[in-house]
Amino acid sequence: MTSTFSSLRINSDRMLDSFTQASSFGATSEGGVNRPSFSEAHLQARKWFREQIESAGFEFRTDGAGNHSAVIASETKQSPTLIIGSHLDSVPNGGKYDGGLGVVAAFEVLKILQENRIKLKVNVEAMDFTDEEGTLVGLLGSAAIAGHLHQKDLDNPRGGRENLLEGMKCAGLSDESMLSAKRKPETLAGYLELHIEQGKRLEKSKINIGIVSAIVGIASYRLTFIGKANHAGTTTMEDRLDASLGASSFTLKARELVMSEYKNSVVNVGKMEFSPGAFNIVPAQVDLSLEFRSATQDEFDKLDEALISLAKAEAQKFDLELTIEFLGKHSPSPMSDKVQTAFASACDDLGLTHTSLTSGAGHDAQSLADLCPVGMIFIPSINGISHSPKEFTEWEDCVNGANVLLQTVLKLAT
Ligand code: HGY
Ligand code: MN
Ligand code: MN
Repeated sequence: MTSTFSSLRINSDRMLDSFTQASSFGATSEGGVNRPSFSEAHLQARKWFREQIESAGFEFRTDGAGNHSAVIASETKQSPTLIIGSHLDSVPNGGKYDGGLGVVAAFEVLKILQENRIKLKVNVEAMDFTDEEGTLVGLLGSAAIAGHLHQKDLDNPRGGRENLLEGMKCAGLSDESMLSAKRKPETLAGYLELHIEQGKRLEKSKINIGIVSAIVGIASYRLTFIGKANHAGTTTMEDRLDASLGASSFTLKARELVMSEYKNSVVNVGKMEFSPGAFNIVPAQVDLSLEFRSATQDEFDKLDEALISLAKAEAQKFDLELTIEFLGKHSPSPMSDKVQTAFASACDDLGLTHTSLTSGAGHDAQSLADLCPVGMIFIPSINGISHSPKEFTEWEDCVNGANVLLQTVLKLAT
């Protein structure tokens, strides 16, 4: 069934202009962006988005979590809202497509709805979610909207409480405002997100669009292996309580464990901090940032247990103490069948090939998955690179993705 709007397409030049402007905030010399949550560059990008929204004549909305959005209201009062969007914050020294593209594409879709005076049966909101990347908390803005954010998540966030307080202060936010951003499920009609794949499957298979079936669960811990500082020259190897041995042995064994027994999971030690941290001192303490991800709840739970037991075993082996700090968890989430079907139908209408993919990356969609029908589409990442200034996607693929988003919104909102 082709809708009366099936010939509508986004304005590629206008979206490219918008994307180029957005990518200028925190632009790095290697072609990426450095826009961690509430950094100066991120605050500038947020300010730019608000100005774009207001100058385009949309209603500007923000909430206690600092989410920023443009809204087109349906003529039917009390309608629920279909949210489309992504995030303007980036990882440190990341790529310009991760999140940024999804925000400008969502905004472009709203402009098409506006200039064609489309009658909407639901409100449509183009959103920039706060701190998706977890520089501070992770999926912060979407978790706040979903009501999944609690004071304990703000008390001990993976980016550190001090950094969170500083960031909230810069953005005029607080614990109380964060926890006030919850929306009632009945006010939400759904959530759609366009995102780069951040992997190689679409590029290798030469398929235009990935329709996401499920998003992995993500858990974060800080593990602290504690030994004893001592002289690196005069202390015999046998006498050392060397914290680096527990941390390094854990890291290697965690990789072996996942590769041998948890095929649908990944594990990452993204940071190790040695203290006191000098050439000639046996390390007294190593703080290790652990993150792991699994596609299914069952494997997620089992891996959680296995990694914590492994950490304890490795600490014991080297006579070290171990402290374990839980820093947050987002469950694996299946995407809505209804939304996946709507995406597939839009791809077919546009003559774009598509395939079903799971997402190894976390996304705001997983925060909202138990509140309303959610779905995501991916477009190819060149060499699968992401979270790097080398992240790149052909503009034609960006336009394809934005047109699928537009046509899917038209199917679900009219
Ligand atoms: O880390 C992730 O999976 C996502 O890019 N925030
Ligand atoms: Mn992202
Ligand atoms: Mn990311």
